[in-house]
Amino acid sequence: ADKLLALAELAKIPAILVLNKEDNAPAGLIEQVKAVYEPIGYEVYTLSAQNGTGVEALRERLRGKICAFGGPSGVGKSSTINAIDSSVDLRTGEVSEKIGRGKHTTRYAQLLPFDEGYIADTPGFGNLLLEGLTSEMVLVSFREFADYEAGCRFCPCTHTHEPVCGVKDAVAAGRISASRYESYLTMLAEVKLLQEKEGRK
Ligand SMILES: Nc1nc2c(ncn2[C@@H]2O[C@H](COP(=O)(O)OP(=O)(O)OP(=O)(O)O)[C@@H](O)[C@H]2O)c(=O)[nH]1
Ligand SMILES: [Mg+2]
Ligand SMILES: [Zn+2]
Repeated sequence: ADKLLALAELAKIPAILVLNKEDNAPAGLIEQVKAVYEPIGYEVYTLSAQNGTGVEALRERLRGKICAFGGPSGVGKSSTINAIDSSVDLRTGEVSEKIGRGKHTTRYAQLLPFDEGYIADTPGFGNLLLEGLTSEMVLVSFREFADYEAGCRFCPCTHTHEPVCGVKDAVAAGRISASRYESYLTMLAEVKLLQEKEGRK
């Protein structure tokens, strides 16, 4: 989710977080996710495409917009679109017991007319490729970091090995979520690896 949010941030595409399968959510998980994302300005919608809870609110939010659903295979993107729009009947697939993931039921992106707008269903990804991204781009795609950069001794600061760093301090103090910072480090490492590979070519 953080990767998708980061890519949306870079492309200046407004993104919202949609948590499906709330019928099946472990106690406290939804509140935990909201506590990470709402304070940094991401709207969080929860629903169950299966039971119909929360569907109306998401339908209202997407009315008249052009939007795309993204996320791993099996999270229920197609099921959610089916629930939002009674005029479509997209194919949905089981989550494999053996591998614990979806079976890549949706095979291609499809733009569907929806209430004076459009909704795109997309195939679930395994791992998003970060080709063409630089460390600087990863840095600016975590919107909450900017507030703490005044506390960094170096400019630019990668918020990794530098000795005095406002972002690392904020993570330590719990003002920046540890999971978001982890995602940042993961993306940074992936971009570095890609750049090294490209350099060798
Ligand atoms: N418990 C529960 N299961 C759901 C819900 N929504 C969808 N599912 C199930 O999750 C599985 C995957 O749903 P899909 O809609 O095919 O998922 P997807 O994200 O479109 O997957 P891909 O097309 O492979 O990317 C199906 O077995 C659905 O029945 C829900 O709200 N609750
Ligand atoms: Mg699908
Ligand atoms: Zn820093």
